[in-house]
Amino acid sequence: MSIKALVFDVDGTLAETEELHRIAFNQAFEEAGLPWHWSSDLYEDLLKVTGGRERIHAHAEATAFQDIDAAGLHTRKTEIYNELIAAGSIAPRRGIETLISEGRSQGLRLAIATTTSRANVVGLFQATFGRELLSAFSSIRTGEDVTIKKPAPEVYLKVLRDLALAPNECLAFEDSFNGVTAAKTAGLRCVASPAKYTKADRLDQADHVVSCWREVRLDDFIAA
Ligand code: XBP
Ligand code: MG
Repeated sequence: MSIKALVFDVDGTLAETEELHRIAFNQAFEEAGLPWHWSSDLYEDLLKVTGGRERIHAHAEATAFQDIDAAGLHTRKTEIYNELIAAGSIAPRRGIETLISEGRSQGLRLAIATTTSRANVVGLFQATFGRELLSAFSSIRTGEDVTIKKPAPEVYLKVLRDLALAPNECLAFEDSFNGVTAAKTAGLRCVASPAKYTKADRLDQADHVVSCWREVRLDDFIAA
């Protein structure tokens, strides 16, 4: 079956954003007077829990911290993240813009299936791809649209419903074990490429694994 749509994850797939998320979490903790600092090694481990609010909860539980205002901390973290991203230090991952434009010129539809919030997606596009590119996406589903985040398939199932396409007509792009699991559980085909924070993740459930998005040949999936 030939593919009709490309569905993109955001963090780690469109851009290496996780380091900025980590910095924003730490700044929010510091402002709140919490004695927490997430090192890169710890953050790599904490990424097993998808969703920033859920990650704060998980860390509070693991460190026996009670009465943590995870929602308040996460709201502030999102504000800080958007300030950082607007400063322009993030670039798209190599090859991803070409994939998006090739997909468009081949008449494929575009969608986003992410765990992060809509505000962060808009912020990233504004600072990197250009906000106007967002209107080329027929479906944008985020962590705010689901009751269970990745690795659950819900966000992908919502995208499939929006697009009114069958799972095997869609090709997902993911960078993490949780993301690939979500896409494959929803029945999509999936190409994976590890990001800096997911380089140790198992991605072997994906149909194809590449080290760089420039290695992807869309024609192989369009003809298949
Ligand atoms: C990304 C996430 C997100 C980000 C932070 O997963 O798990 O939680 O780390 O964003 P994926 P929020 O790339 O699989 O979507 O703080 O907004 O959750
Ligand atoms: Mg990701």
